[in-house]
Amino acid sequence: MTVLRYLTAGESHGKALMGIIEGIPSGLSLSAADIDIDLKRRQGGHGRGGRMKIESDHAEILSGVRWGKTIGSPVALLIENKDFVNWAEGMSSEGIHNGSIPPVIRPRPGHADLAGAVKYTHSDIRNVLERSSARETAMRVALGAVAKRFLAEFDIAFGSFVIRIGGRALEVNSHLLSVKKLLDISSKAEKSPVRCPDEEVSAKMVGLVDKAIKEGNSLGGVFEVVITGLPVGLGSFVHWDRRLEGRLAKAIMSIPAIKGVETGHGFEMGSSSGSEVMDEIFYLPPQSGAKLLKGAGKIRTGFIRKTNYSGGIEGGMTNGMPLILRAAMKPIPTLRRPLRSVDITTKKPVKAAYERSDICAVPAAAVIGEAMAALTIADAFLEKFGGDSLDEVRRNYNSYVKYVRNF
Ligand code: EPS
Repeated sequence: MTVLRYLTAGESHGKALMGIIEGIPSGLSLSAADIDIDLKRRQGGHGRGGRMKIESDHAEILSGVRWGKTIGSPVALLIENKDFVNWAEGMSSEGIHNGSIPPVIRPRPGHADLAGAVKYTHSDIRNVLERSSARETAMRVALGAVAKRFLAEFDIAFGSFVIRIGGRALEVNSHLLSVKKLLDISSKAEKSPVRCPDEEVSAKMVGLVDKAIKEGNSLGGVFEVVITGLPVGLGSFVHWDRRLEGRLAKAIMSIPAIKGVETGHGFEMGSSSGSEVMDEIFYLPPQSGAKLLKGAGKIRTGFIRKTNYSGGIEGGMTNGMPLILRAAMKPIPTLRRPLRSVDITTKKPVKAAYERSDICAVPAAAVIGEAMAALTIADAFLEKFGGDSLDEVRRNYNSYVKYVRNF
């Protein structure tokens, strides 16, 4: 099911993060600056740890782009880890180590440490935590920025905001909002230190994070990703692995610390009756130029909705309404006041290891959510309109637009 394929490599304190994305058509304008905007957004957010003061992530384009345009070959990216200079010996790929660097032997509850050590037969948990660290998501964001650049050619836009940090939540009701309002909220969130569009709630969230910092604790939360401008018909109902909701859920759940995903009105729909949460269908000729009732996509049939409880997906396909995704992130498992654990060598009770870490990374996770959604949507988009060059994709897309408007 993957027209667009991508891989990442790299350890948190290794030399660099690497990524390859294959399937991006030729002729797309792409620069490192396009990617660096999102890398910067990922680095932000109140509650980030000391590492973000060391790094200023930048993607170097190593292949697939010539004179500012993709040429159809795999796009390879590299993000240097500035912190590597402090780990040159500890993370060296050369030689046999003389034992001067002590192994990590106290697994952190909630992290990949214990299961990873058992699974890969490691007596030094560093061999697990280096790759399981959320540092790897920097490359996913870079690859996602390439996907976004491609989708922007077709007026598909991405936004995200934080609606909960710990006990503090903001009610947004995205299923009742227009495209314009959703994009407004997303751009307001850009100015908040916790990516929350409401100033008052944002300040309270900052207060909660400060309290967690003082207490040596950590916090999770919930973020929302919105995608506008999608054509009707991405994904399919015909087979389980072609359903877009499943593909998005897999992509979002693969982000470290994400424990739950919802689309549209999500879990709330389980406690409503059918008449309350189905998005009723109306007709307004697309050629009429009349103002849309609610935010339908640019490419639409004349069939419109006044609500978006389904979150832009029905039967595993986009329906032309804004796509709404929500994800819950658990609190960061690395705590300055560590929890109880067991030494993997002596089997004696100990306090878990403390690695420098974030206190709250929900704002960053929202940006990563956008990236994973963008990679999934770009894949589904290329499946439908696929071509080797941007011109070819555009021809296919334009002919579909014409068809859809007359449906
Ligand atoms: C991160 C880099 C990491 C962590 C964080 C995310 O760097 P370091 O280990 O050097 O501090 O700060 O990862 C985690 C919180 C985690 O639990 O894995 C980054 O670039 O986002």
